[in-house]
Amino acid sequence: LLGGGMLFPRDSPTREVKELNGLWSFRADFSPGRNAGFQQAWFSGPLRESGPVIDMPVPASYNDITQDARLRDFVGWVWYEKEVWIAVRWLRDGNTRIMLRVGSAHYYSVVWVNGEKVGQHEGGHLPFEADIGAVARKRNGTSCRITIAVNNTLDFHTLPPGRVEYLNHPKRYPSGYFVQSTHFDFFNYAGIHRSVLLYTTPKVYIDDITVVTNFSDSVCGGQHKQWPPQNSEHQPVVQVTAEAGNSFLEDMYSLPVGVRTVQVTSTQFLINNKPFYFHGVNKHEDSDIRGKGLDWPLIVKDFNLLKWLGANSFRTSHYPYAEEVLQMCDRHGIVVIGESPGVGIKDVQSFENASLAHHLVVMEELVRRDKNHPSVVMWSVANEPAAEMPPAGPYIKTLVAHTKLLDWTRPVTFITNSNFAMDHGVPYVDVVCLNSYFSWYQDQGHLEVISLQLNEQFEDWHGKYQKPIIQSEYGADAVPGLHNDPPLMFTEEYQKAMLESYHSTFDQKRKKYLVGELVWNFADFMTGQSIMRVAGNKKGIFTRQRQPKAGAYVIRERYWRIANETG
Ligand code: BDP
Repeated sequence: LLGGGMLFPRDSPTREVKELNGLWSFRADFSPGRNAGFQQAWFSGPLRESGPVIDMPVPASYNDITQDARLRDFVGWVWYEKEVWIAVRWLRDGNTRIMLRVGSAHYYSVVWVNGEKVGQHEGGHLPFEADIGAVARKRNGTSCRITIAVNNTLDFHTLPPGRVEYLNHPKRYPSGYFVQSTHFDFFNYAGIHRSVLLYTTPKVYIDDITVVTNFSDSVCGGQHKQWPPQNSEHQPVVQVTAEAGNSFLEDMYSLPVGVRTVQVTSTQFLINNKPFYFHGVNKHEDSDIRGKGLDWPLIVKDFNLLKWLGANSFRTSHYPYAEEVLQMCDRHGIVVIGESPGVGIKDVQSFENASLAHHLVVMEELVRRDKNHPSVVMWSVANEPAAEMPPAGPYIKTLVAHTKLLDWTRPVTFITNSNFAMDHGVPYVDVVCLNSYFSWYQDQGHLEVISLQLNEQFEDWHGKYQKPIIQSEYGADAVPGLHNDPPLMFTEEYQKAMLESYHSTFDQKRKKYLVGELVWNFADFMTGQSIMRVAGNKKGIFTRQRQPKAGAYVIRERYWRIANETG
């Protein structure tokens, strides 16, 4: 069903990896139709000969790199180019496959090598690759010009969906004026967001590996071989080799693994047969300057903050995160709910077959990439789709069933914020995941309603479905440094008080069927511009620069207490 592997590129005695990160030449296509690059074939010669180019770092979103407002809010094709050398030993050895891999580029990409098209890919958060051996060998001994065109336009059938609207009113709007609108609450950062690599495999190679684990206590000798590892340096590794008849080593791939099981009952989420309580966060891939670009200092800082908080889990809201992040989770024992980019599915057109077909492909790409991570314990197929619309029922049913076919070892869910009487999707999930913002989007400023309304929410949903529940989002904006006592909305005091009010109800339900709480959000993050957002969403318990607000200390005290209680 998965049709070919997407193993993370790793060195081995039979494989080499070469990173192509750093500065690339870059040009945004500002032409009115945004298609000058294709009409003038910018891929056919050096990009600088097509017109002015600038330096652009890879990986990074391009939006916040320059002082040009047009580039910050750009919608359309941008062009990246890099000239690279390919080792002659790779080119001369007929037994070597030369692969070009892009970790992610948002949203639609076309790739050329020396002007020849080698591939294209739809989707901004998952890797794609192309075998470039034949093209590279045509110009044996000379450098290779890699061109990647990336288009961030979102329409009803992309994932996430969006909509482009042209506004023709010569007295009010300049000619060609259009807006890209979306129904999701984060900035549509674009560009090459993760590493670009060349890697080799032999011609006979290990294409894919699927690891499914189970244990019996006697075999495992108690718990010490189970995931999570007691020490991040002690993650077991499976070494897979492909050998020819004469035991000649054809290929070798080392895959870090973890032995663990996951099960769900009507009231519990079990990891290794023990009840697991998610005390964690929702995150974004988001930071100053880099946007959504992969950045090791940021990744390691975030893990240190997760440990500081005592968090044991997070959800990859609202799209698949970099593989490097999941590898950190595997090593450090952080449990993950792996979410697809199915966010903002609100318009009826986005439930049509063309959307569903693409969403199914995205689930295949996601499971194919992440199936071997022990940290990933559940798939989320979508966040807050318009689940009260009738077409949401068959749409979610098909998505969940398909994901279970791809991976029978993990529960599947989607995140809902719809009214429990109207929701068409929750009948198909294993765990009910609820987002609610009592005293924020409704009953603004009235913290006293939280305990009643939250209690009603839990009793309604569990009463109806008899499934375990995760509070998958709750939170309040807090502008760092803004204070008022008694608490007023947008102050640190209000965020703190709101979190505390939720927590007292969580504690009552925790002993029953509540299996997790994930605060919205780990850190402040950038959004589109609107009167609802003050230079981004401020619901972080950390600032965008990863400094704690008052709410972070509330969460820290609570999570360490729960961690100590649950061992
Ligand atoms: C939820 C969304 C999340 C938003 C959050 C908010 O799932 O993406 O950022 O609300 O409004 O509805 O802060």
